[in-house]
Amino acid sequence: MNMHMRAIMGCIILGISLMISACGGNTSAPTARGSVVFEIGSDGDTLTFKPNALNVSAGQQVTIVVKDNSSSLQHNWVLIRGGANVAQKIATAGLTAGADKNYLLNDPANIIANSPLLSAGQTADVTFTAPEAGTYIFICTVPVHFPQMQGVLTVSEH
Ligand SMILES: [Cu+2]
Repeated sequence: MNMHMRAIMGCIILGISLMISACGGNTSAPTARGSVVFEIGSDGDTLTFKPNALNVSAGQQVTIVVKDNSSSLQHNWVLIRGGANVAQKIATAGLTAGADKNYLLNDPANIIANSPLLSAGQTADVTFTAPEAGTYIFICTVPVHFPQMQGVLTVSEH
């Protein structure tokens, strides 16, 4: 191997080690995003979520502890991919689905996460990975609760 070849080999080895260290940096990124827990509930007997605005980072593992704080109403919590038109569509489909199906039709393209149907005093955990940056509407699909009962999850770049 002449001097010229050794110089080329040296460059290749240096290049590979730089690539390996760059990959190592990337694998630690998901851990840095971490996880977050929020509590959200109906505001007493009103058709309101409290809080009705949440902020997370893209890729974060999010757990929403959903509580029905009413004295007699049923509620659910449904996070939607899409705008007001999609929310309206899912709420309307929920009327058809009925209480046995949590007032939801299966629609994984438009429903990111949802709680089960809760009765007064019940609580449920909903865990999901925060989607790409943007704003996402969450609603309750129990009849007549939408459009009043809704809020916004804002996802920022991590
Ligand atoms: Cu409700």
